[in-house]
Amino acid sequence: MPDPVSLEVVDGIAIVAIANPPVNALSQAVRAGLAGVFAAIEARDDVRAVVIYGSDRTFIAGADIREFGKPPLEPFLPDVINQIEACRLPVIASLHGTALGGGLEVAMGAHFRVADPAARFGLPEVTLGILPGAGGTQRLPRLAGAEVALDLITTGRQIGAEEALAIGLIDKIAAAGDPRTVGVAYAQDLVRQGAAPRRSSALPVQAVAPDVFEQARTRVAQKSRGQLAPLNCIKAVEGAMRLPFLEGLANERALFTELMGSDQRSALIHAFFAERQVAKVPDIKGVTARPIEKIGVIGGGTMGAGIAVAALLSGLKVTLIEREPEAVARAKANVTKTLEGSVKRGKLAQTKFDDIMATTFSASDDYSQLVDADLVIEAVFESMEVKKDVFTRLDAICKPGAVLATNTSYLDINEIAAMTSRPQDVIGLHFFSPAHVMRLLEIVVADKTAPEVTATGFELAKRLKKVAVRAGVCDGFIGNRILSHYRKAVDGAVLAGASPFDVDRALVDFGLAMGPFAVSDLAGLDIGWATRKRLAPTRDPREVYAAFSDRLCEAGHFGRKTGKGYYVYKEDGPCPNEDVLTHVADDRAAKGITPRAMSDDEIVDRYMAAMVNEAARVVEEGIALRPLDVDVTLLNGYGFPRWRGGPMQYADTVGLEKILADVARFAREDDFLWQPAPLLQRLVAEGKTFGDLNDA
Ligand code: 3H9
Repeated sequence: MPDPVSLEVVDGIAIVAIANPPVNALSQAVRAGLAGVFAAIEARDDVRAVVIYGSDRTFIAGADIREFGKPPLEPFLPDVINQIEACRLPVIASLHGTALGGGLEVAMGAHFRVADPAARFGLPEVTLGILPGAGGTQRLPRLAGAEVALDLITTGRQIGAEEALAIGLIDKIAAAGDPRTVGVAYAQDLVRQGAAPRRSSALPVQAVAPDVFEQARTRVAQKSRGQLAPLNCIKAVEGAMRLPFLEGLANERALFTELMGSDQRSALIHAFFAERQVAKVPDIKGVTARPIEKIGVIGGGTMGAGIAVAALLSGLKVTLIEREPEAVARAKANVTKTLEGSVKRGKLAQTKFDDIMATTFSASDDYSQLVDADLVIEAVFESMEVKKDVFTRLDAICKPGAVLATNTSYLDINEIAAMTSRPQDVIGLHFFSPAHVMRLLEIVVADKTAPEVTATGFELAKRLKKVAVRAGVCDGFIGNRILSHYRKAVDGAVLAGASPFDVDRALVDFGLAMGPFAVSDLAGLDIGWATRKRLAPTRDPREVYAAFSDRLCEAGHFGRKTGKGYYVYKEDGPCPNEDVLTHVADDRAAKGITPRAMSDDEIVDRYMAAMVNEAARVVEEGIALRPLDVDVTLLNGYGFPRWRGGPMQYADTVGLEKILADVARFAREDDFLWQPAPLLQRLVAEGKTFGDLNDA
């Protein structure tokens, strides 16, 4: 391995280059390299200023997070940054790409900062369950004030060069150019001006209103419920206000170390790597995707319109097909309204909107508009007959090589593909609603799907900025199949004695964005009802079928859209629908169940054991490639708390023996639902974890 940090002296300017691809992370070798070159610079008498820059596409993206969880290796980053800051010569950081986390901390340890106009800055440590632990919580309040520091450090939000200049984080935005030339030119200017080192740590900390920290705590309590890192971030910035720099640094270190040892840190870093790992799919390694510029979307309801918007926002040409002129007009209005919302929220420029409406978006009731489409996504009513009809028509019209995708949530894609003369071009692209917002895309590979069609699905996902997970064909694929199982478990908890409102509260306390009954109301109770009816003929007679939800549907209560479901939706917010308790009581009575008290812990244990047990089957059957694919699915499509890392990471954290023991415990009440997954049993017997399968 070549030395990742190099030193060159040109006309009195020491140029320190960091080359540690892909993102110049601060590995031990980089830290040691920086310490070495700064010691060498101090010993020279021919140097008048120092420039640090990152080679290739970026400055430094932060600490090397692959080293986390392993024994720490010297030199430690805070010491290296203190050494840089202590340099007797002016030190200039020349920033391009992203300066994140420890990278931005290095830049704040430098005395001057010059940036490319497109550079981005941030302290995203909180999103990894830690805090800026190399002086960031101490130097940023000194440079930009405590309020700005609290905002950036507790949210991890990234900012651009203009904002960075306005808050005092950087000194100058240079004309776009390579960071070495930009840095050297600025250093020469500073030398000419006789600039001396200007250390962030020596700056005074401006006083702030006393309630600033309380307000930050309230904000964090609302937005980051259950998370430790944001609270420690606040404590660290508070330390900067009341302690001298070195003591503030020690306080930051203690708070950082506490977080490094937490399960939340392991979970969040697992989520970070898992989201990158899902794109590594062995059967498409080295396979070239087909080019995609024009797509067709069949169906302009909520889902179809959302898919169209996602594609339009990423610059694709979209033709939306509906059945008749009125439906075309409605679909067009749906898309226009959503795009106008993006303009209002500042997410889309008016000129871009005008351009989309004039040139890249069209809607029609004529399938022949799709003759030149590179990819068509069907998002019509969830019925096999309707979908088969659509695919027969697409097969007749689309050009050879066009990818034909279905957005079905449950149906058998092999059966849909069989309707065409080209099953190799058929794939599932399962979006989540609203499709222009939700990050998850399940790419469902059918038996005959060609590898380049799968690769095209992943390329499309990248273009739409989605997290794509490869799934196999089964009822519900990865996410909905697991969902239908844990839904049965929570229905079982209600039959046993909990109320749906107890279940929702316990699971929201556990960290879910919404409880499962509130989610059903949001999705529409008619959706689950239709699925239950579809599966009724094949339902095993041993299944304990919870019927209370059917009673709501029969009365026309489908959740939010009808104003009533498990909750009643009033102007001042939802409140529990007391009728539900009667339906539940009737259902229990019909089944001869005497309700019993159930603790919140038991509710969570049931929910998690059901989720993990079914997920183990999904992995064993190859529906999900690895446990991490399940985690990414549940994190990005089902509101699972990121700081718990996903169900499989959670299971590894609490121990697979506990999950298996819970399955056995609940089987005493319902031994049909609670059958242990063979993979779970095997891993427990072998003393292994799901993580071991990810690494295999
Ligand atoms: C920190 O700094 C702590 C300090 O305060 C205190 C220390 C004492 N380390 O995302 P991409 C890999 S915490 C190791 O696909 P992009 C990534 O896994 C850190 N590896 O590219 C992937 O590998 P592979 C604070 C890293 O262009 C490859 O690089 N910093 C790291 O879409 C390309 O990544 C952060 O949290 C890393 N720090 O996005 C920043 N970062 O090819 C985290 C990336 O094998 N990083 N990799 O799959 C990011 O946000 C994005 O990666 C970035 C590039 C925006 C930089």
